[in-house]
Parts: sequence; structure tokens; C-alpha cells
Amino acid sequence: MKRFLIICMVVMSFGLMGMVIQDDVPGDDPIVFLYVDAAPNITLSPDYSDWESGAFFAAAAGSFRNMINSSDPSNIDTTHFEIEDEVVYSFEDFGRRLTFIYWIPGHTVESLEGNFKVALFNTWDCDVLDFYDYYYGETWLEPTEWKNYDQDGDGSFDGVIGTVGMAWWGAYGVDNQDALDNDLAEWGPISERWEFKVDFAGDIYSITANRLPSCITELFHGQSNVVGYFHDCAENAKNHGQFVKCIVKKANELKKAGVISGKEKGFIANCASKSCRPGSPRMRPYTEVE
Ligand SMILES: [Ca+2]
Repeated sequence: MKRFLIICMVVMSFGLMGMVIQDDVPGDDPIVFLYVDAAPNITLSPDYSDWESGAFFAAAAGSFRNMINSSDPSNIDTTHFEIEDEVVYSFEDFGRRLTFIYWIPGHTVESLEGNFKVALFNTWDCDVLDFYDYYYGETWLEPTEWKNYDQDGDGSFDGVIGTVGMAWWGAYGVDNQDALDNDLAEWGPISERWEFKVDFAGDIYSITANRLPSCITELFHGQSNVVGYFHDCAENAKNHGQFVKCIVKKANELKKAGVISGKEKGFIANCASKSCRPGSPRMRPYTEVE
């Protein structure tokens, strides 16, 4: 989990009175906790409400494990995800929805109103989309579904909790497994990143979820250290050029160490460079967004 906290304090000095007044941000010591998981389909799956109760309880208790419901268990306790973690459909298990959870202890919805906004950004095939601006005309939105939460069940609220989620819609309008398989095969090789941001009284918090192109994750499936290194490349790269350079450097090391063949090295470099085509982004799939 990445969380950025910018603490902003204004200290005013009143010389005449011989004292210093510290004008802190509202709410005294604001702290926002952010998590991410692959939730069941919110509109169709009967499992969603159980997922939500469990997620809220764990988030408020401090025991939340990121991506515990990922389609790939090696993503548990990371903010990495697979294409299957963010595609819903209207048959079988209805798919998964990438869902961010925010928990603000010690506050109520009433105390946060006017002071708390969320934003969501997607990088798809190197193309960055301001999701809420695209769908709602504003980058920062006040949540509508957040709620006061009594974590320990003692009858008094312990904080505010809510979710922000999205999913691409697989087999859209066709609703069969073959079409879904085709969609997953088409979308999987594209690199992708989600950044969920919170502005609480001027302090910015964020969590980033990252997806490597499937041609890399499939080749190194189960080798979490190698996959982890490639995720670091994706998370730290400022642009696609840096991402490819970082991946190729690691592939060279693996080749030298005898972990992969020269052919595999070439495959990885090719995969990384094709995971994004600056200037001509592939169409994003149809979206369900909250
Ligand atoms: Ca309570």
C-alpha cells in the first residue's frame, strides 16, 4: 500500500499576547486508511454483501489484507491485480470488481461533509483517464454511499467507511464464456494502473493498484520475487520508456543468472514494450463505475 500524507500546519504567532496558536487542520490529526480488494460483482452477486461486511470489519479493525480475493492468490497482501479482478459479466459467478475501501476513524459523515473528496485515475495502455471527470464532469467528488460505522458493536459510531469501485464489463451484450475469454485475452496484455485519491481537509492520501501485462505474469507465475520486481518497475516508472528499460534490465539479470533463456528474455522485452502504445491508446472496455 502506498499512502502519501502531506501535513499542512499553519502556525500563527501573536507577539502581543506572548503566545503561539497552532491552527491545525480540522478534525485534529486526520488519518485516512485506504485498502483495495477484488470484490464480487456489486449489482449481481449474492456474495457482495458478505464481502462488504467482512471488508468493513477488517478495515476498521486494522486487519484488512489487500487483494485477499484476487483471482491470483500471489497478489494477497500486495496492491497488484489481474484482469480477472476487474471484469464483471452477467453469468456464472458474475466476475469481480476492483474496489477501494476508505476508513476514517474518529469521524462521522456529518463531520466530514464539505471536507472530504475522492478522485480516481486509470492508466490504460499508457493513456491516463481522470475517471470522475470523464463520467461526472468533476475530478473530485464527495462520496454518496459512505456511512457511519460502529466497528465494535457498542452502539456508538467509531468512524466513517465506504467504497469506491469499478469494473470493465466482459462479454458485453453477448453474455457467454467464449466472448468473455476473448475479452480477457484482448485486455490482459495491456498494462494498467489505478490510483485512488482522497482529499481530506487539504491532506492528500492515495493508493495505487498495478497490473502487469499478462504475457509477463503468465511466464513468471508463482515466482513472486520476479513478478514483484516487475511490479516495482511499473510502480516507479514515470513513463513507458522507463518501465521498459527497468523490465529489460531485470530480464538481462535473469538471463545472466540462468533463470531464463535468451528467447524468453526477448519475449519479455517485446511484451513490455507492446504493453503500451503511446499516442494510440486501445479502446477501454465498457465500464461499470460507482
Ligand atoms: Ca462503537
